[in-house]
Amino acid sequence: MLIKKRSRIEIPSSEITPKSVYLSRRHFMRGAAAAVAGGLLAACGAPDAEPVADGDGAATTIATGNSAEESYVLDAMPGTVSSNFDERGDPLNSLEEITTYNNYYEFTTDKTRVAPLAKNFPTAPWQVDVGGLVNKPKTFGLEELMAFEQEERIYRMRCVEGWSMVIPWMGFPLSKLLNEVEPTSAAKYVRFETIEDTDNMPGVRSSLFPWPYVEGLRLDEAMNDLAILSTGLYGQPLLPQNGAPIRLVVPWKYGFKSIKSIVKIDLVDTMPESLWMKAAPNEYGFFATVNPNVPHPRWSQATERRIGEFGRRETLLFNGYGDEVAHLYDDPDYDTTQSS
Ligand SMILES: Nc1nc2c(c(=O)[nH]1)N[C@H]1C(S)=C(S)[C@@H](COP(=O)(O)O)O[C@H]1N2
Ligand SMILES: [Mo]
Repeated sequence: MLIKKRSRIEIPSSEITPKSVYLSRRHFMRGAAAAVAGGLLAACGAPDAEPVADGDGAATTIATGNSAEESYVLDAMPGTVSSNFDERGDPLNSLEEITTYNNYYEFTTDKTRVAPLAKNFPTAPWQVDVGGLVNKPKTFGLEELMAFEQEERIYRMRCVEGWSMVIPWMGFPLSKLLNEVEPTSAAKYVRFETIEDTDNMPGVRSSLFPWPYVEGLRLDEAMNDLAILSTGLYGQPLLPQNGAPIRLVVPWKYGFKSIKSIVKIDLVDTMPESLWMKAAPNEYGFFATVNPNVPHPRWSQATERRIGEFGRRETLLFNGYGDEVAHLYDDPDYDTTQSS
């Protein structure tokens, strides 16, 4: 455990959750036992926690299509969460907050208008092409993506703009998908691409950004257990505004790395150039690990506003996930100035 790195941030001891509780909460909820197990975990881990019941009409929007592909997604979702808190004791953001305050520039740069503009975005059928430097390139349909055991992970998400949320994701480790296609020894990075659907994404018609949205990870980052491909949140299928049907979540990096609505994943040997590196190379780097000590060129990253709270919280190195990921950056070629 890399306690030393954390202790720089002065976490009050009352906020530190025993590692055992932390691990059990982070465990994926398995199949139909999810709701029951979730209740138990919440009861011993956090006395005040009540498992959250099904959300409101959010999932219904997805369910109405009734295609075979959509029902695979629905079948895999337990409809509940295991705890109302993350491993630090931070409360979850509400389904309402998570689904109405979004960054998704393919629709609009206005966070509160993403949800209405993305409402009818077609997310099934869907395919993700996985290829490049792999032995077994494969096109995954929704059914195959949902065949990976769906787990819950409660993660903090820190946007580079200085706000954050706590989100109970459903999904599976990215490593599982990568292992299935067998990266060759030449593969060093993973490149992700979002769908570029001009008909249904009004923002893509604007030439302000170099579409499609592209992001990347170094292969060892991609294989880290914290990196997941998410298919749902609050135990329900993702809504389009959150990147349905499948998006990346890398909680120790700024939110823009967590690319939405992925259609292509390539294993490559050179560092991919992301949309943000292309659009503003002086402001956004490849690694983009959350770091309170490295300011964005135009603002400090020392604090953040948790959506739903007044005042600001201190931003944590690696967004508080240093124990799990700090070792990835011992490498001398890691450039901390590429943090934001
Ligand atoms: N394709 C795509 N992915 C994206 C974005 C985007 O504009 N397009 N915005 C990013 C940013 S800046 C953030 S903070 C998160 C927001 O995720 P959320 O709306 O699900 O909270 O998505 C990231 N993924
Ligand atoms: Mo962001």
